Amino acid sequence: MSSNSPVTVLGLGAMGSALATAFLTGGHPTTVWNRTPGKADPLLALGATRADGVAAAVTASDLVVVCLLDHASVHETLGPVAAELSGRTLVNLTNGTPAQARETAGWAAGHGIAYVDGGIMAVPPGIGTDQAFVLYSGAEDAFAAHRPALELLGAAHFAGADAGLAALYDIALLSGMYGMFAGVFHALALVGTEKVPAAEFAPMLTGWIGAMAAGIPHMAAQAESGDYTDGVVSNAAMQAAAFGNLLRTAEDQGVSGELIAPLRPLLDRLVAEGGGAGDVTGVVELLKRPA
Ligand code: FVH
Repeated sequence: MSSNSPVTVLGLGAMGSALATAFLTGGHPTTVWNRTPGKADPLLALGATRADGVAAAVTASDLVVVCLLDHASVHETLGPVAAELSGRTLVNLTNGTPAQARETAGWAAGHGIAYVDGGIMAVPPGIGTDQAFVLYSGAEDAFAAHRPALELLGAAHFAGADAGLAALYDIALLSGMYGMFAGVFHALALVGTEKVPAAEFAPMLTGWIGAMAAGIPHMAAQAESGDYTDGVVSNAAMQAAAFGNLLRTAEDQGVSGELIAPLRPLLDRLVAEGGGAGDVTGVVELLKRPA
């Protein structure tokens, strides 16, 4: 595909508008469609073409990028235009589960549509910057053909031919983010009970989380090998004992412990099952076989 190959973007919410802007800025003739047509107006000023309907939008380009609210809205929008999509490449950047991605891939295969599922790891203002990356999986040839255009959105990572893989990586990364948010929310609530100055606390929390995140590659290696005894510096038994102080302090300060409390029984179970001398990363094994 040449650098000026046409692209269609379906869905002009905050993210779809950012995607269309990146294609336009990169020189691609860009056709746009949105359920609420007025959202296309700022993109028309950048040179986009507004399609009157989904069918007209889809037939304008070989590469069709869809970024809607959810799986249901994707099927609602694309179901009626399956015939028009046949022979084209559909890149679905709507957030969804691996099972939903595989289901859509099956639907696409049944209509002769080359299907690539994707997960965007950026917020809308980050699209097209060095911070953005996008995960893809599914039809590899179609992905490779359109890779130059897709690289305009952020660094493109192809996870594999299984359409569900991009969503699996995406959801795993988001799970890590929300786990981190949970800890941050709890920490901010805790220090807020004593009016600790945010300007003093925020840099400490940022530095601390960054320092702990540096251990992720070691944790990942342990999770892959299933051996949690290598290079242990802070054993699980010690951490399980200390964790009670987190919950006691929350109670003493009048803060709900509901975001951090779920880790307590897992730490206790890890120790009870003989993992006390190993790393707390052993919790990974417990999560893989729910009690
Ligand atoms: N924004 C973000 O930070 C994240 C970053 C990572 C990826 N997510 C996912 O991207 C999808 C779109 O998110 P968004 O930020 O663009 O969301 P909204 O601004 O709320 O726009 C939603 C668009 O979906 C359209 N839509 C909703 N329901 C339907 C439907 N039944 N039929 C057709 N279109 C529908 C909506 O249209 P309208 O309300 O303007 O008419 C918007 O175009 C999402 O999966 C994120 O999880 C974003």
